[in-house]
Formats: sequence, structure tokens, C-alpha cells
Amino acid sequence: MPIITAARVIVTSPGRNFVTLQIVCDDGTTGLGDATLNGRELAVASYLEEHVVPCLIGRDAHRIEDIWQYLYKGAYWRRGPVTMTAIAAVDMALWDIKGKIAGLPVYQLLGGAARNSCLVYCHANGTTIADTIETAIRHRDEGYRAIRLQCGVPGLAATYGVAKPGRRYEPADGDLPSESVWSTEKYLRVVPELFAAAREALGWDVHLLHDVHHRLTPIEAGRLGKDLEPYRPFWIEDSTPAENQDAFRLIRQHTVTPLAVGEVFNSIWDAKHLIENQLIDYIRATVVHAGGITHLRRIAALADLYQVRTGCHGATDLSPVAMAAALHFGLSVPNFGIQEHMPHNEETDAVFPHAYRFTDGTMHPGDAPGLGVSIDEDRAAAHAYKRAYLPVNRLEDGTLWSW
Ligand code: GCO
Ligand code: MG
Repeated sequence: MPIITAARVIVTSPGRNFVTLQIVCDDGTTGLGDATLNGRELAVASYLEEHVVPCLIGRDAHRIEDIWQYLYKGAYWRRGPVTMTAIAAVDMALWDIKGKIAGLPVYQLLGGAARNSCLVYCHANGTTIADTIETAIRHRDEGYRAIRLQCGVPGLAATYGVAKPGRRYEPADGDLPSESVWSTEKYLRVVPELFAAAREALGWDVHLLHDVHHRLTPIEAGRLGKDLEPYRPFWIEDSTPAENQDAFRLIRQHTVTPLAVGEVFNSIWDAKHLIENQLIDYIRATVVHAGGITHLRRIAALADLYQVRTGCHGATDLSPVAMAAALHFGLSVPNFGIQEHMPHNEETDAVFPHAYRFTDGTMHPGDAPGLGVSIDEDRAAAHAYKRAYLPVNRLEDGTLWSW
């Protein structure tokens, strides 16, 4: 059995911050896990270094479920994004090790491929509707079959999901949180126009998605869902905050637009009521923030009972290690829906060489043993950590609002 002899945390910032856990076994096998929690990176790094790594040394790396339970139940303080991201990193690294020892890609250990490849969606954004459509057409021509549309809101200086001119969209900015201003009224006027223009320009053979980023009340979300129905969106995401899971019942009463939620969820308990009551269609919890492959499979198994499908978060703050794990999970899980794909910059891809690939609107994790991702430590060391925050959002009268 492979005994864990060392584990260390590697922090690197090739354009944005990533925290990676590397576990080493006595036979020389190593495994990687993503531990990145955007805007709170060093909290997880310290949780791992101070509290988790000492408990790993000497354990049998093959006992993935036992180690998961040990870190979850054994901590006494259950759940929460920091704890669950740390557990996720250990879990991913252990699956990576098991795959390398078996000589198999992780998806084979999870039951094998349940589909040929994973449908992914990309982002198209622009300050105007015309810019957004232009980008969407470009992505469609690159082969994407599903595209998330976000555009600037007339009358607001900046809007969630829209890049600053000439740059890629990247939410983690400033040395302190930047502030943006929000108006629900203005926003609710522009989104149906965006979707009408998109259907006109792109036709009906491409899936269109939209992220509301928690900014509406349930009844406003119902209005948006209803207004978008003629354009048949694939989903609207995070249309209202989900702390009160029953809020989604109100949205459901008003629209048949499919609902996705859960990128900020960190355990099955965040999603239980939503899934059991069929209040959502897609669950967006990820391998990195929801306890790793082991726990996400449990969430997916519950969701499958209620015809809820997966639609995992995949923004650039999920490192290539998490992306690979998401694809092994997605390829093998019966109720896969779609996977978000926001390509990393070249520096990130160089720090984390990987086997996964994009073809014809879909992605495949590749067939390298384990997760199929490595880390170039020299390159990683060349990109020093730099504190970065997610922005905050206020209403026009200054009230702090959901971001
Ligand atoms: C998405 C997300 C991201 C998040 C970011 C936070 O749907 O891709 O909403 O844009 O805001 O990942 O860390
Ligand atoms: Mg989102």
C-alpha cells in the first residue's frame, strides 16, 4: 500500500492565484489537488498546512473514503468553503495517486466513460449587445455548441461577467475589493433584448446560457425566466441567492426556464432541499469547493434520483487540476448535463501541463494515468502570490447588494 510520506502546498500566480496540494507517497507516486478559493486563497493554504497535512503523514493513500470521513467528521467543525476546499484538494490528490498506481485515468476508476465526451459552454461577453453577439459568433465558429451571454447594462458603468475593453473577463481584481453599481430595473430591460438579438443572429442550434450572479429577488427571477422563455435558454444561473433554498419554489411557479445553482455550495446539505423538491434543473457544485470527487459523486447520485443534472462551475479560478477532475467526474457520472469552460491563460497552462483537450464543443480528460495534470515547479515559483479580491456590488443608493 502507498504510504503518504509528505504533502505540501504550492501557491502560484500565473495571472491569478492558485493553491495546489501535492501529496507524495513512499513509492515515489505523487498526486495533485486544487485548493483554490478565489479571494480567500491563503486561508485554505494555512488550513491545509497547519491542520490537514500533519494528519495525512503515514496514512494509506488508497483509503480515499476513510481519509475523507476522517477530515470531515474528525474536524468536528463540518462544512464551510475553507474546510471543504481543503478536503477536496486531498481527495483529488488521492484519486490522482490511485489512478497513477493503477495505470488508469481516474474516469476509469469511477466506472468508465458514460459518454464520449463532455459538452462544455464558453463565455461571450461585451459592453454592448452587438459586441456580445460578435463574440458569440466567433465562439460558435470555434466549435462551441453552448455559449453563456453577458452584456453591459446601459446606464451602469460595469456589469458582472463583462470584460474591461481589450481584456479577458477576470473577476478577481484589485488589491482591495473594487465596487460596482447595480440596478435590477435596468438589467431586466436589457437581457431579453440580448437573447432576442442572439437568436436572430445565431439561430436555434446553439445553447444559450446566462448567469444572474445572485442579483435578483425570487419574484424578479421569475419575471426574467418568463421574459426569456421565447428564446429557450439552456438555463439561467444563480438567479437568486440560495441560502433560503425554498426561494426557488417561487421562481418555479412563474417560469419553465431551466434553473441552475450551486457554484458557491460546499456540501450536499446546501443542495438537498433544492434537489429533493425538484426546484432546480442543474447543480453547479464543483469538485474543488464541494469536497472533491468523492463528495460531488454523492451530490450527483442524489440529484440523479430527481432528474437534476450536473452543470459544474469551471471559471478560471478553478485550476487545471480541478478542471481535469471535473472532466473525469463529468465523463463518468450518469446525470452529466454540461461543464463550464473558461480557458486559462498561456502562463497557467504552462505551469499546469495537462492531458485534457477541447474538440468540437466538448472536452475529454485524456487517458493519462491519474488526473493527467502535472505542475512545473520552476514556472510556478516564478509567479509570486499577489493578494486579489472579488468585487463587491452596491445598489445605486449605496446599499450593499449580492455580488
Ligand atoms: C461563473 C462564476 C464566476 C465566479 C467566480 C468567483 O459562473 O463562472 O459566476 O464568474 O464569479 O468564479 O470566483
Ligand atoms: Mg456563476
